[in-house]
Amino acid sequence: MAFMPISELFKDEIIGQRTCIRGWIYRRSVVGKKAFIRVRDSSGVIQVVVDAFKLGDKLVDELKNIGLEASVVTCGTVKKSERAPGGYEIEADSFTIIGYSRDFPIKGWEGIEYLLNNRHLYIRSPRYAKLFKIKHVVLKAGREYFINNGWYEVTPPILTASACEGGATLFPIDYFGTKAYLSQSAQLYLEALIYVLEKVWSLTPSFRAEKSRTRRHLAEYWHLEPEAAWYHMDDMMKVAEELVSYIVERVVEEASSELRDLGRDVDVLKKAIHTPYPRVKYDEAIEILQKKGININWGDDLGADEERILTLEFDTPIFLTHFPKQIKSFYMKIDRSRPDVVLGFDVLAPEGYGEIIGGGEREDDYDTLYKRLLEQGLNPDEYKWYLDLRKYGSIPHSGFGLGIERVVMWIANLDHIRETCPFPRFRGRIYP
Ligand code: NSS
Repeated sequence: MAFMPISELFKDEIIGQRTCIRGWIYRRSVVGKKAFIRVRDSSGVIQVVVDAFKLGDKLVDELKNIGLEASVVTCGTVKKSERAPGGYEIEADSFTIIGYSRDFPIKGWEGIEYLLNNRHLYIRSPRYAKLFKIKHVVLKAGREYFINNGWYEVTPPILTASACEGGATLFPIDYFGTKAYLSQSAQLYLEALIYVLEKVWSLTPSFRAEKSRTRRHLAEYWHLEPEAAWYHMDDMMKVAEELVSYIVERVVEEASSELRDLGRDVDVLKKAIHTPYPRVKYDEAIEILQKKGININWGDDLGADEERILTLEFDTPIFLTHFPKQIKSFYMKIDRSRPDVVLGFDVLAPEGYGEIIGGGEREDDYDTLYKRLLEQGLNPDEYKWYLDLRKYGSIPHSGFGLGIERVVMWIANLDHIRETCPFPRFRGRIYP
């Protein structure tokens, strides 16, 4: 007999049929001669009733003390049951324990540190199956968008010699006796690859040695980055909103029950499918914030709090553009009509979530880029190869980076980014 995914059993057509499932014991209780065993697999949880009259006292006695997470194979008839969670249960005619589980260390809410120390086991909670399915759809949709629209996937290095996003968050490593770093972003390498393939993208881990622990920063995250030749900032902003809209649409389509189970208001989320997203210039953002009584001046960077306040004004993602050049990276193109700002954009997710994308047009003039490196205290010698790209057939080009976990955090309506990762990496945590 074939094994059925548990989620397929919650249907009236199945009532009365004999079926077999396999999975792990999620909850159990024994009342008199009957054991009520909730079995979970990757798709869901169902109650299995083991009756001593049918399967013997010995088995039911054993099930009284069976460890949570023991693995089992069981067959029986599917019945409707008012008292069973989900409304259906299996009346077992066979029940076999495959792998015993002694003293499973997670019994309830044991505190965040304890659960993080036992993350390898805690992720078995059905909540994580739902979250990781949502993340799966986000990753799949991100890839699909670029594949469907004629972009080439490329493989930039992760071991790098210099910073893309500033020295403060670099992870140094020993590279055969010389100092190297884990990549913060594939961008600089993607900029070289557009001279080969014109429209490229990559999905890689990025690393940031974030010194402070916040609800939206990880030390290791998945970074989806496109870069395209001949694209100006506006062209790339269209790509960004189409991508975000497509990801939301796919998740709503393919994981709406998971979203609802996690408490996400899907109707609010659906608003993000509608493009174009509002465009707000940094100047306007500062005005909006000042009018709200926030103490912020032109030239200040927006922190998580300011982003939250700003996004509460809108119910779709928004673009924030034209930042003062001193708060943005060296590679951003100076706006030639207004040289104190750069042609950069962020996408801020609504409902207070804030930045999910950072990108813009790249400085394509050799001398201006050289000056910008010096201005930011960087050594142009370390960026020789990157400067070379401006020497041999330079072109206008743009790109951006989307943080996968930031997007999942927003879409699933989570209050902490670490929930989006099976094994989150942040300061003070490397085990398990
Ligand atoms: O620093 S970014 O804003 N921009 C870049 O790295 C560009 N070099 C990308 C590019 O143009 N190709 O990071 C991009 C996004 C940002 O909007 C977040 O969504 C995410 O990467 N990000 C993070 N996610 C989780 N944890 C941390 N620490 C983090 N830092 C950035």
